[in-house]
Amino acid sequence: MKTSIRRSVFVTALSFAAAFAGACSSDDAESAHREADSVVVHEQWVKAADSGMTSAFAEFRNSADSEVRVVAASSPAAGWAELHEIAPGDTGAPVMRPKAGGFVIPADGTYTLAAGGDHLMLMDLLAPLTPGAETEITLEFADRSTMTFTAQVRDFAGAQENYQPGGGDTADAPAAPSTPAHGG
Ligand SMILES: [Cu+2]
Repeated sequence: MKTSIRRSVFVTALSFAAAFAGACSSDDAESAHREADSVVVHEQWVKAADSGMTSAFAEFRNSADSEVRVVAASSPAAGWAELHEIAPGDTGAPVMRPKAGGFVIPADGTYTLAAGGDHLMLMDLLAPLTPGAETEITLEFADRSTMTFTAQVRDFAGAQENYQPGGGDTADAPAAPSTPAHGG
């Protein structure tokens, strides 16, 4: 008697487990694991600017067990946005330019955008970005999934790198001054 009761409880537990497993794997896990869903944004902010272009910084944390890749960005505050890196220019002085391949966030790792390094470039600002204001930025991932976060505008004197458009992959890059870096 006791044995059979236990067995039926056990079987019931098993069927619950099976039901849960089925529910999880049917739609979400198999067909629609979006890169954007595994990424959380921290420490995001935008450098204040009246017009032209400005930089946005953040730390991206990827909880997935595979890398994800940010391939594009946009913001309602800007005409368009680019993913930039800082690299030695023709004269050897650092310039910023579109980062080939985008930002790859390693599996279970972080990717940091910071002044003097990789950043999001908001181009052709549509209105002044004043300190204390906020703006939204949307990231697009390699699988075309997107995520949007809100960044606060801050005063910041750094990140004045010279812009060297195009690595050949942005045909419509703006006409930027071709003067070499001034070093300050
Ligand atoms: Cu830039």
